[in-house]
Amino acid sequence: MLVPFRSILVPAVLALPPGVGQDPALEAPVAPETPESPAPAVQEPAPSGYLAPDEVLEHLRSLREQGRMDWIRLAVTAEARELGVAAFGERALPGRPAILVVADPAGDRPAATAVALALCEALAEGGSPLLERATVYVAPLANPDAAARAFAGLAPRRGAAVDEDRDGLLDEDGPDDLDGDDLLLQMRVPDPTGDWRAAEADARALVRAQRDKGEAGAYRLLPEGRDDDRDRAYNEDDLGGADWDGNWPHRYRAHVPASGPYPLSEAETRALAEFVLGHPHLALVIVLGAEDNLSKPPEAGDDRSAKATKPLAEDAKLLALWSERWLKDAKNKPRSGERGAGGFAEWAYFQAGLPVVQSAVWSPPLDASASAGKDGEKEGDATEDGAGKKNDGAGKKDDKDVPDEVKLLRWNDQALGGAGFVPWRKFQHPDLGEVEIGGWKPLALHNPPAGELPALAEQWRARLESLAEDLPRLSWAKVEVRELGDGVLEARATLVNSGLLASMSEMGSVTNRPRPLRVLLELPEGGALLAGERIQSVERLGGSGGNREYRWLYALKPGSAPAQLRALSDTAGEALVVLEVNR
Ligand SMILES: [Ca+2]
Ligand SMILES: [Ca+2]
Ligand SMILES: [Ca+2]
Ligand SMILES: [Ca+2]
Repeated sequence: MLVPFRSILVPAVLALPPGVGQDPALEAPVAPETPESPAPAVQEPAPSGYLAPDEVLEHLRSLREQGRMDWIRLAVTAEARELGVAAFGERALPGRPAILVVADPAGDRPAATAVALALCEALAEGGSPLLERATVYVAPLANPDAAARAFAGLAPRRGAAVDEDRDGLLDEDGPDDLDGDDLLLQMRVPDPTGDWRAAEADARALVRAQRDKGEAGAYRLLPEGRDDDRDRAYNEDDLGGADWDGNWPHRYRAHVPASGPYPLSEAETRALAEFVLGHPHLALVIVLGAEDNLSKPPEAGDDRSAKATKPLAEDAKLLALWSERWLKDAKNKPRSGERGAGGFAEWAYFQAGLPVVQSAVWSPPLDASASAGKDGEKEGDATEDGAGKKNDGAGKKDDKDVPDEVKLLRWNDQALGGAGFVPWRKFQHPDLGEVEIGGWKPLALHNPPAGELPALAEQWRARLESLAEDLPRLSWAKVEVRELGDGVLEARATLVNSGLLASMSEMGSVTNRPRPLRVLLELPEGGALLAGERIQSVERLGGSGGNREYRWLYALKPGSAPAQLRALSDTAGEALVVLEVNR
């Protein structure tokens, strides 16, 4: 279970081996009794109105105890939380497609978890038309330990310690809550060689100094804390181990501590990989997390190698189509976080061959008006910076010249009443001298005010339900059976996929992961096949009416039952037709 972070952090500092911290040149002065600014009030790190991860797990437990959903336990984490998948709808029917929703792989998107939990509740209500067609699996808390850490204000990490800076010490230097406000924020350190300067429009906002345009830097930006092991790096080796979303085999970064010792080395990732590979009827994966391929659907590529990053043409088309359908009228589209290598979504697409939709769920709007931004400045700790830039107020410039960071602060002031950003406050740092501590609360920029969650959840519920129409669906058309005399028959039939999704992704036909679909001509006893194949496999049947025609010649004994045609697919269902002679 989660330990309050002071009690986690202190032992890491005390556990330094002898010899560390003995460099007299670097020996730190004792922290002064009274910092320059009065001690700030203690604050909740997480946005208000959200369920903590352990409350989410409790909620899921009660849903399954009420018999309203099934729960497939995949793994138990290092901190003894359950990683599991909620299951809805009939699971034993052959050829019944399934959809998997994976929420918050990184651990810092409680909004994704809230949406997924709401999906579980809606599906548990019963009466979902989607469940007539498909099985739905939801992993609402894909990375429970990291989520719990993030909710408590720590970095979203999990698992056994790794030596991130390869100095032979484990987790020896994480951030420290220097000013005692229960938040681990940032320090801006006055430094003319630093990369950052305060924005003209809002002195709270730090923007990168563009030296090629004659701008000088004024600050270094560091996580709040001390250089606990005196290696001249600040907070370089925080608690916790491999990244959940960097431990997957596609584009796995070997020899990077945060990737883990080998692909799928972690209990959580391995268990989910086994789940995906063990459920061949998965037709679609939806990842609600940091990355997004709907707001700006990716360009198609043709790389089929182990380094591929772009979807193949047919699969890219599908993303563009959903993007158009789902986000056409959206005022504020979620913005994608940086695309990391070794992530789950890439593995699921490039190696397991499944169509993968990724959504960042929500991003703060960048269109807040400038007037309220001005009010924010008064509260902000507008300090004189090294560049000597005068703060001439927001709203004087065109919005396109205003840095995003300033727009985000306006949104913070207007929508959150300032609650997402802690104004910079002077602090006498024991090693660095005068610095300022402040900045964004860790979860503020990726998770909306809790009041917006129900609407987001409803959006996703409607999208999920709409997929009932999109899932692949097989049927036989143009079935013609002619008697050629002497008991010989000729049958022609066309197999059609009327769903939007193909029977497998285009990448699936490269990876050979999903099973091809099978077409079987079933003859009654005594029947003989004269031409055509009794069993045929079809690698991939395209969506939106993708079809293939078949022809057989066969002979039946007088008086025997008619032959029948069967098509079977893991994801597109079963289609059966009796080959009655056309009259
Ligand atoms: Ca280390
Ligand atoms: Ca603090
Ligand atoms: Ca250090
Ligand atoms: Ca170190």
